[in-house]
Amino acid sequence: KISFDQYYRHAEINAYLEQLAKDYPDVVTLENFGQSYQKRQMNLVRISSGPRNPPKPIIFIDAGIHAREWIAPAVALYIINQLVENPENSNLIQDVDWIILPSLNPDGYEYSWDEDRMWRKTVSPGTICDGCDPNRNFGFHWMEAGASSWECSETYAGKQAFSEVETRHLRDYLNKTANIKAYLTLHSYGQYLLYPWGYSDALCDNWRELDALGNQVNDAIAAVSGTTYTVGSSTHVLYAAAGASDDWAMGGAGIDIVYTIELPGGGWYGFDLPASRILPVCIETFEGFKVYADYVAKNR
Ligand code: 0X9
Ligand code: ZN
Repeated sequence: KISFDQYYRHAEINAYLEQLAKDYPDVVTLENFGQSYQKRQMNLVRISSGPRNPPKPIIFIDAGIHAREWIAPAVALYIINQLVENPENSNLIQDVDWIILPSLNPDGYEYSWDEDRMWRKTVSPGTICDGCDPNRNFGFHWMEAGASSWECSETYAGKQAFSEVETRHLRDYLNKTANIKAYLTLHSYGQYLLYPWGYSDALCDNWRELDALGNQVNDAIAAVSGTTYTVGSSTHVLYAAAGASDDWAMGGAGIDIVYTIELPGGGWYGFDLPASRILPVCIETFEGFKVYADYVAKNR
């Protein structure tokens, strides 16, 4: 049985997903998302109480695009755990399906365990410096703001858009999967609920809807133990940065409920939240996911 008092290696995350698919074959489907640059297996789970006609709206969640942001895969695993293994949440899978990819940059993640706790990027080899910021690598207004063409930069956008195999996998998956109504990508840190756009200070067409929903999510999280999030467009409340997965999910894949969720920080660097904080953060954040589920079920 999984516990949330520690962080898990990529192989352990994979093992948990495989076990769940075996133990709950009616609810959990394990899917091959592809392989990382270093040939690590990337899996996602589809969680569904069963098909319906018309098909249910899907919420897609990913985490771990930035290697050092360890709380993000932990929260993704917790959501999976709660949707599948806690019968009290069975209502959450009645009217929406969930697709959850807990580890979008497994090479970088493992590198942050073994070599450099502050590693952010992928690990694909460069000439002087390795890796590219996968959250600057998506092909929507690529390199237009907040991204670097210098390969040693922490925000290096890559030689070209979608130079990284991991971002190509996400592009292809979102393009081929019908009915994804919400795209939520987990990062840390800073307690932000960010909606598009991030490539400029323009706002997306439905920003009022996303602002209102973000505030509802914030209220639900805050009710648990007082943690509050800042809600706004990426550019307005954080900074402009083009080529991120959120902008591509909306502008490229046409999904209109899109947020980057910057989870709470802690520890020495901000990214190294002590293991004792994992469970409290998971519990409070999960209340926000209930709000997303409810909204998508009723409005899409
Ligand atoms: O800079 C990022 O990629 C994200 N912040 S982080 O500290 N986790 O690196 C924010 C991305 C927000 N979205 C866009 N700028 N499009
Ligand atoms: Zn991040």
